[in-house]
Amino acid sequence: MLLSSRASLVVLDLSRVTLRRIRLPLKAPFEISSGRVNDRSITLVTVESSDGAVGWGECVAGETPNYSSETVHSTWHAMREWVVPRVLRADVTRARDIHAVVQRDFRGNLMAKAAIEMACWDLEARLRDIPLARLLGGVRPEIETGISLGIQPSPDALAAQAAAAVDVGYRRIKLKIKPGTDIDYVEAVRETVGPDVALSVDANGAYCLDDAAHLAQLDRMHLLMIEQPLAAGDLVRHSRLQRELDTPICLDESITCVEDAEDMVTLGSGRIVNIKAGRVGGLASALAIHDFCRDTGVPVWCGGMLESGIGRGHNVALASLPNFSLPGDVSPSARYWERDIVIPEWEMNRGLVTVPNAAGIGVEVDVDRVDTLTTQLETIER
Ligand code: OSB
Ligand code: MG
Repeated sequence: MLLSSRASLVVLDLSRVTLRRIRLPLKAPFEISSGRVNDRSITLVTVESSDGAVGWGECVAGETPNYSSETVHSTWHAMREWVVPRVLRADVTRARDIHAVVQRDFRGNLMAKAAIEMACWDLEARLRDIPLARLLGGVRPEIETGISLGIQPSPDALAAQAAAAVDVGYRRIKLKIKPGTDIDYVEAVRETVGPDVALSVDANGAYCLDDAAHLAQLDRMHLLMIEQPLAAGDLVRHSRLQRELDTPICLDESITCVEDAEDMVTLGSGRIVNIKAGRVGGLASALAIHDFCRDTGVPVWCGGMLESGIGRGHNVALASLPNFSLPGDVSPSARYWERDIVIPEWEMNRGLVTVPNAAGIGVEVDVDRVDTLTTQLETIER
């Protein structure tokens, strides 16, 4: 059949969904203000259409509820009990329509919803035989890559890691901070890398408004942004804090839907948005936030959740959209894993990751390796 006529006939026509839990050890532990991970426990999702085509997704929830309230356990439950049955029952023909289906009378559980929704986007792109980036409206052939460095035992240790990251070409260095592990750490890094390297910090909500004067010391370090200094729900307090700081605030955890981004702009709670499709319920929601921010002049960038090569593929495709104008947390596979679960692995050259031209997320899943790593498996039929 001609590709063009096939594309016009594409319907998702889902027949089954499979959840697989895998364990994937990180090369090095990763510590943020609220906790540390050594190994990732990841739920992978496949959605199958009646003709046997498969789309892959990855749930970004962690093992503990320290970044968000969702966990690898709560999302498995939400997917098998609610998200998957609902999506299998709905006569949805396009991935962009899944979001409305899973949002109706169904609160929260955005990471569980996103994992299924994103697998449907990969499936649709594969059915149409086009890259996911093109299906999403991406325009960039390659994306600029930043690195997120976890909390280290000393300022010198952090500065050494930052210097090494600059040497391999990363376009922006992000430092995780928390009270007690902040000003002197950032200062050491700035002194080591010099004034021209793009630096940012991410507190994952570890501060309160009373810390405003303390955080204002960061202004002299000339940071690109300070990410999520206060708690996720603190949009009003973030706007008060932003008025005390020269450094732009970037919101991550606070933004779960396009309305949150609208509120951020209305209140002046921040000037930059970190978009993670997993955090906002999927790619349709990520696109809505992207478009709103583009229309409002708010730069966005693509965040990361220590994804395997599957979630990374979705991130790379998303980051190819026009308003992703700042480097994303989209490091290559070798930053995280001895060996990734996709072929080819994600690579970075001079701080750039190439957006694949192959269909879907553009890399193949190493299914044998996934099978070897699988600790829990469940298939839900239509
Ligand atoms: O806040 O961006 C964050 C990792 C886990 C939880 C939260 C965050 C992060 C990162 C990692 O910063 C970025 C990456 O995937 O490399
Ligand atoms: Mg963050």
